[in-house]
Amino acid sequence: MFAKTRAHWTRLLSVDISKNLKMENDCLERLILKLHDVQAVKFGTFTLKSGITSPIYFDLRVIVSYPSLMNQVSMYLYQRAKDEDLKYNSLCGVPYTALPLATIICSKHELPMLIRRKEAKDYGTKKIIEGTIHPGDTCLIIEDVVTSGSSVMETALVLQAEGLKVTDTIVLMDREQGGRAMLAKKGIALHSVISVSKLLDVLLQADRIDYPTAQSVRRFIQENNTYKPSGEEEKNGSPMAKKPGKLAELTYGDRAQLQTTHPLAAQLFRLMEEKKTNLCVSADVTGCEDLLQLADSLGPQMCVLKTHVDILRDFSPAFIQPLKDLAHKHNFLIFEDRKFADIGNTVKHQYEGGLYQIASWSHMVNAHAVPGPGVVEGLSVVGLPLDRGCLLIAQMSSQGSLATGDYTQAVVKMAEEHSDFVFGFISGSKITSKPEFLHMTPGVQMQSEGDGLGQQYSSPDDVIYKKESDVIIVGRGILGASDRVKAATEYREAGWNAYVKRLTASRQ
Ligand code: 5BU
Repeated sequence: MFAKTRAHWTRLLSVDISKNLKMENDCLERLILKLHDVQAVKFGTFTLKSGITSPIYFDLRVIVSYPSLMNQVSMYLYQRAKDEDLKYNSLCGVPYTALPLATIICSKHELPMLIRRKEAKDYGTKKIIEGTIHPGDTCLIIEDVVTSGSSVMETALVLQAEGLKVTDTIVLMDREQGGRAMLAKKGIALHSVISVSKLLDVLLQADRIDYPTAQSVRRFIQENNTYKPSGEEEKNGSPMAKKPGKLAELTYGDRAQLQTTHPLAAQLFRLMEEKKTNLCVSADVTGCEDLLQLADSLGPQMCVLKTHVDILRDFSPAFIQPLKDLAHKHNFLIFEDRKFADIGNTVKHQYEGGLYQIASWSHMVNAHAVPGPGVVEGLSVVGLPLDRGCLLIAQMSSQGSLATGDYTQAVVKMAEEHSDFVFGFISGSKITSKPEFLHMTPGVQMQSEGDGLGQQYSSPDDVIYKKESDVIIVGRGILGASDRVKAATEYREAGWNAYVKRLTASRQ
């Protein structure tokens, strides 16, 4: 009797569930047809941003003109998160299309929202995220269409840099071209309302498209998967090939605005973006007049002028003011390559006093981590009140350098623990994924591979594009040229082009 009753209820229940599923399916089909009606999805021949020709094109931006459709889409996105039982504290829509969608959801369900700025803002609060940020909170990302997943990842990176957790994203349309796998690799689960396969099935059944059209889209999707499991990229061989699972890079301008970015690093990132240069000139000349002349003539080309003040044969304190004036005139920062490496108390005196009074004129200095954190603490006693910053030497360009492996890692940790004063590294490559830290690389030259005294050279493209550093430091490559301005212009262009190439590759 009991078994019969249970079977009866089970049957009734399953009829109910399948009825619900059918209703849901019918609603979703209506949504897909509506999206087709308003031309949010089109079929034909379209040239995508990447230059690829696609038989399908999504333009979800049009839905802002259809308020009831906006509400419907928002309802589906919210319901999807509910179905997955996601736990989150706030919502962030990827700009622009998903922004109003996130707004509707947040308004309807009284959820806190965060807004990610797309453009650099150079006045006011200088924030890249608007809204109240509670580090440690989980933020759910909303997006309209996902192809490779790079725009979701770009937003996730900005949120994560502010201390937020990003574990899931809800998207209206998954183009099924690798976004899900790429995001999964980065620890973000993608939940979509509609997949391209579902869309094609519905439109085919409703006679909105014919079978050959559906087939050509299916073929295109299969042949244009953006996600390559590790290792395949090298085989593909294209220098512009996107690295598997690689994040879309933040620009120097974006990095200037992160809340965690040191004020001096922010100033530097900003001026790099403004002047379009990632060139630091290493002014290794031995006379003050020579150095000032160099700073004036190469000033427009560089973001940083690096000095070795102790190689100037005629140094006098009178040399400092004209140097500072030139830095102001040409908008570059001064970096005394002093390589402090003593106990805290000694470096404090070396930095502040003596003949050179480095802290009074050099925006940044560098230090070895060998003595332990005391070296940074001693320097920051002097530097912090003056708004100065420090780069830690994590790797060196010279042959046989001992600054490798675990040592380099320990330097990164030391920097993270002293990020009020340390804003970056001297290193051969990018050594931390934290975008607030800056990487500057010496040993850059286009003509030569070494100097016979242990220096080892790489090209600007190698350093900025392949090794993902931020700034090239060039000395003799420019100083040894018959026309220094011409050489500096060439290095500046090579460094900037490599940066643009890196940004482009990360967005493909
Ligand atoms: P070059 O002429 O481009 O080789 O000059 C490189 C400059 O960078 C020079 O002033 C060095 O003292 C400085 N440098 C370096 O070459 N390698 C390093 O690892 C560090 C600094 Br740290």
